[in-house]
Amino acid sequence: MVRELSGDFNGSGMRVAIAAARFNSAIVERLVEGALDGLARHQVTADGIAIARCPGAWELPLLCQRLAESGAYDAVIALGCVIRGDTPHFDMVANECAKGVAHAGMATGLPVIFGVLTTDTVEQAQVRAGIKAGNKGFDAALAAIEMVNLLKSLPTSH
Ligand code: INI
Repeated sequence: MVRELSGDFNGSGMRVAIAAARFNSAIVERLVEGALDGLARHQVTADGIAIARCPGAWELPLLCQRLAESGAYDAVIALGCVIRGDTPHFDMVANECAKGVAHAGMATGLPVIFGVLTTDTVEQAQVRAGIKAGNKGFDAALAAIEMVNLLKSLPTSH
């Protein structure tokens, strides 16, 4: 019989850190609200959640890595917003942020979720931050819970 390895969406008892950038805060705070909503709707209690804020998306990787290696959390969610119209160095900020957040997860073995919007316009960012429907922060919260439970379900060598 094939064994299915999967993670459910029950977050009870989980400890989750949110790393949020302050740049484009009107958008990012909507992502934070979405993430908190997603966590609460899946049994993660307020005392299991911490939020740390950094200046911008560039700083998210280091913050995520420090939170992940603290041992205090089961997962880390990176939230930020990089808008192409705002900056000639969009590609640098967006790429380094994505690479660094991924690295934080690989280096620590903890789920580090990428909830960073990279869009061409403010309007596109607003849409993805829940102004119409769908909030990437909410999706990131579900990804965090699923990954924690999925990793728990995997066989280990020790
Ligand atoms: N940071 C963002 O999070 N989003 C952006 O769109 C952005 N732009 O446009 O420049 C941005 N820049 C700041 C950067 O993340 C750092 O905080 C800053 O360079 C200091 O290291």
